[in-house]
Amino acid sequence: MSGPLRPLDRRRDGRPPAPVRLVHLGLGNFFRAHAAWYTEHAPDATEWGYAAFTGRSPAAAVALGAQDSLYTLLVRGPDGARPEVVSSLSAVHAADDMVALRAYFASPDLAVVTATVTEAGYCRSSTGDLDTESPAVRDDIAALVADPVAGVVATTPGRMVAGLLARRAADAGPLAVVSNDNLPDNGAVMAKVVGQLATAVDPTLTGWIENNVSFVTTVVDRITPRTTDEDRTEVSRQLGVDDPEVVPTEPFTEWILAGDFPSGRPAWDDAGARFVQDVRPFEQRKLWLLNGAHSLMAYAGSIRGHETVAEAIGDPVVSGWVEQWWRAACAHLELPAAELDDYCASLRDRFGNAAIRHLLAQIAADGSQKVPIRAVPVILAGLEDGRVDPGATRLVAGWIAHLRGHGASVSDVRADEVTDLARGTSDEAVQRVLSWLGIHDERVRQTVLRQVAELDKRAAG
Ligand code: CS2
Repeated sequence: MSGPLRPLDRRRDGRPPAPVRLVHLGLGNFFRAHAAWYTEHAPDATEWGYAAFTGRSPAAAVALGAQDSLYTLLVRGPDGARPEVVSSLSAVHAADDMVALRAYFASPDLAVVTATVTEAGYCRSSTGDLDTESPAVRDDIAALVADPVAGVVATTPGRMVAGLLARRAADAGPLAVVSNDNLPDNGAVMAKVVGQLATAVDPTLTGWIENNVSFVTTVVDRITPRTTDEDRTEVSRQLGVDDPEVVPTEPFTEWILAGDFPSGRPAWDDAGARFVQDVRPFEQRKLWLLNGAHSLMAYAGSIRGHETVAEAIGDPVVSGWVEQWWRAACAHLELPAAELDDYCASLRDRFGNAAIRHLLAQIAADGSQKVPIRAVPVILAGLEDGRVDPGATRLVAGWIAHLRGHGASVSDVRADEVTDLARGTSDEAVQRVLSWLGIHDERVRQTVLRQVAELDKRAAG
């Protein structure tokens, strides 16, 4: 398409923004490729608008605000790139717009709050409880104790509690809170940190939450990398618009949910979401097979010099490690073997999709939050069967080598703590990291030590 580019300013079918009945925390690329996309494709989309709040940086709210909260999703598959303008956001706000947040929560129109705030956003300590040692959590508690109506908070549990205080004060009725992060039992995790922060602020809120808030558990899946200039150029070329907020994603998408929606929800099921009694089998399958393989490639693959997932999986050595990882993990998954084979076959294609540039460095980030849930359960399940599977332990070895300066550089909410664990001789590093992960087994130690030495050699050579 030639001629001057126009701004993105046309909603689907020219319709006005839908009334806000959904709030989202964490206006990143993943949300825009996933929950916002399901809402766009629900048959009752005209009745369900999203108000979305950014994470720490307000940049996305500023940029999307300038284009009527519209953006283009660029679905990149092996057959080419397909742009689609998404209109399900009715409003966007910076994270610190507490006035708007409280006003939405105080409205009986609000029925569902979704959140994609990363594993670290739940502010948990190593015991899984709310990290009350964290200065950000302490500040939030103090701010809400001092002023429950207007106190300014920054963490996700703090923002949820501020909103729920406003909802209770307005007697605005029950609502569902949906965690869309890659954590086992993410609904229970959200319930715990919100409940603990609520108790610290106002113990009478805890009972109200129990009676009025339904914490929904989910499995979410859509590989959504960061936006590149090529993505923006592609959208300009195909649609003739200038959209700095393009979101690239893959064709595959999955959303599995368990829990109640006491004030209703969009017909997400008609857009492909699945509602089940128990997400557990799907959760382990996804966290171990997809996310576990991702982390393995992020550490061990970047040590072999690769930058993206597609490059890493194209390297027979790395794909061999991934296959070994899958064999180790599948042995402990309670799903039919044929289903697991199909799942791994689809992952081979998805990882090999070179049309999206999914950076290993992006996946490598926050290993302190990811390795314990992606790798450790598989290693421990092997030990219960009396086995040490090198296919499973290599992920931990890769992480240790990464913390020791090999491959992708370290970016972690607990960077100081975990890089400290990995200092000294590799023997010391392996000992400390395994003990931090709760793995105390001599055979695992020996295996990981050997694998760290192999990876160190590859990094050097
Ligand atoms: C990735 C995930 O960055 C990561 O840790 O493993 O973001 C992954 O791409 C998504 O879970 C896919 O659904």
